[in-house]
Amino acid sequence: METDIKQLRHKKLRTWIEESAALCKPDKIYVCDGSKEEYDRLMQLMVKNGMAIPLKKKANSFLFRSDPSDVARVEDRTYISTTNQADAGPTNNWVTPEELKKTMRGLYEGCMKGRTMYVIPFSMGPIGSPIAKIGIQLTDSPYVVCNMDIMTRVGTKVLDQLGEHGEFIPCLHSIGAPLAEGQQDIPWPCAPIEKKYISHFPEENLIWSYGSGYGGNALLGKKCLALRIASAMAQREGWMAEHMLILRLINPKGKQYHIAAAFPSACGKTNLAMLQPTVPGWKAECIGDDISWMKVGTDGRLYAINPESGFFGVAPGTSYATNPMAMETLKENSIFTNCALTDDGDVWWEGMTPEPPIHAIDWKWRDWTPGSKETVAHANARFTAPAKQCPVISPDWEKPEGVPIDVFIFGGRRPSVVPLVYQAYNWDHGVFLGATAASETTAANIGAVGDLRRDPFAMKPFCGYNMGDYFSHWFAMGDKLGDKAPKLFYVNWFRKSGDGSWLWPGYGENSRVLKWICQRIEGEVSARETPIGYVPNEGDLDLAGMNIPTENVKQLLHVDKDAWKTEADGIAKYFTEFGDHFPKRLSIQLEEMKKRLAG
Ligand code: GTP
Ligand code: SPV
Ligand code: MN
Repeated sequence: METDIKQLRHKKLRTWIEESAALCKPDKIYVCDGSKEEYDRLMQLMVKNGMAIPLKKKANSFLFRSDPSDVARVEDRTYISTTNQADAGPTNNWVTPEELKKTMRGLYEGCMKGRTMYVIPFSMGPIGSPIAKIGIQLTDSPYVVCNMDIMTRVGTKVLDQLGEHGEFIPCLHSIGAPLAEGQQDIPWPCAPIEKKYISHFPEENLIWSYGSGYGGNALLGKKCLALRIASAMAQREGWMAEHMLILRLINPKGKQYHIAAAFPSACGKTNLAMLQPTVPGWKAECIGDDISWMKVGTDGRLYAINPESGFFGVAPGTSYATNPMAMETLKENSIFTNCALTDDGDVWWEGMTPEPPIHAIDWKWRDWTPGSKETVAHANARFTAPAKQCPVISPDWEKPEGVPIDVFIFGGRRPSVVPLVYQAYNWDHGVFLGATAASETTAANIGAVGDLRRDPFAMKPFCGYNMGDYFSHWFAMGDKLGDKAPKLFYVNWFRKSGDGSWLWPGYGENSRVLKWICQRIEGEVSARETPIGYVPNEGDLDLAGMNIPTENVKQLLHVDKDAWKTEADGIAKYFTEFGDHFPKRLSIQLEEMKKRLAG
């Protein structure tokens, strides 16, 4: 039975839908119930109109190809709109709410003509969890509806939880491509780049997105709600919303460690989250691969939930050799975007198998053969797959109260300077490591790839308020947690040798680093004190059975004082950006590192 919006019990919700519809002027409004029947019906509609290609080799799975301009997040077009610019801070694009709303209302005017407005009630986090939040997304994209269905908990049960007066985060989305009467639709309608706006109004917990149908621009539960809006709420309310995977590691004695790790986009979260340890006796379970919401529990420890229910993972590089658990997860009931189509009706991407197919259709719908100049899949091609299909998903991944975090890890892509792993001396030093994290840019954002930039806590694109205040929030959380605070570490899987090859094999072998981390917590393994933190001695890492040249290990654990002095200068310069929102405790950490480097 279709829900008439007049039947919606929540008056504020009804009014907002009516007002949005009056502005966007869709032909029809449809309230999603989150059923399988609904998902199948929308998919069939998209197959019929040429948007989706059913895959012969994967049950209930479909390939989509985007417009070539709409392939990733658009940080340049992403706004944190607050009354005062200081509240958005130096790392965010800013326009006043008044001005931005005026511009966007102009764009929204009639933008859904010829289309259906879908109403998606969704929960970030298990429905009813004390940490969960409800959002309602309005969208004119059935592709978004199906993706949201996998990535979040959607449907009538969310409306029931909301009741008549419950709190929800309104998320208005349009691809920005109205259809005139009789106009033929195209496979991936969207607006040109200069008309795309991904806007956040944290003062009223509101999201307005226009012009893009892709990933974080359009699946508004993810980066927009669960990170930008949630981080601002978390700061106000004393909890944390972080760009972190959540992993449970179990040692041979059966002791569990919960690890949350923040790496920038396309820097290894999904892979680490589904790790298959190569160290004998150690096991891992996945809890989340991208976002972690954390609150202090009654026992004073920090508890984390994964607010999502699916994975929107980077396809290229994903293979049975690198991430077998992801490959098992995406075997069926999955959506593929900007991957290649093989002649036997499967998807393919660079790195999926050692040998490419002899022929394929590339992500731009063209014939492709090996040796061609361009890649067959886009570098930011993605799979959308249900978390429950992951063979190593933790039995506790939907626990409403979350899991207690023991370890925070920061990291990124650093071809030089930064060692494989090191431990912070204490909480304040760990916050310094997070705040000074830097990484090479990736195809997850539209823009240059491979440029080194500061990406504090992997939150540069996702912090919904002043980054200086965000640093202070980390200190405040540490003060609140006291001796129950997680221990902090930094890793770098991406160190390169002179010839450009990886010094460290990565993937499952990263378990050797995680083992050292857990043993550090227990005081079971040694390390040397260096100017940047505790670094393992060569003998401290379990490298048994691994055939890595000693020279590589030396380089991976080397701390080059001169290089770090240059790094310290870069950090000092970076810190000046934050003006009077900058916490003094970070400056103290920089001074202490400089002293250690001079000694
Ligand atoms: P987002 O979904 O954008 O947040 O990315 P992510 O942080 O989850 O990154 P993901 O795990 O998808 O990895 C991105 C790319 O890095 C893929 O091509 C991986 O194959 C590659 N990668 C992941 N882990 C490692 C590693 O340990 N070593 C190396 N060399 N590459 C890795
Ligand atoms: C990221 O870029 O960090 C992602 C992909 O996880 S997207 O959902 O497009 O933001
Ligand atoms: Mn991400």
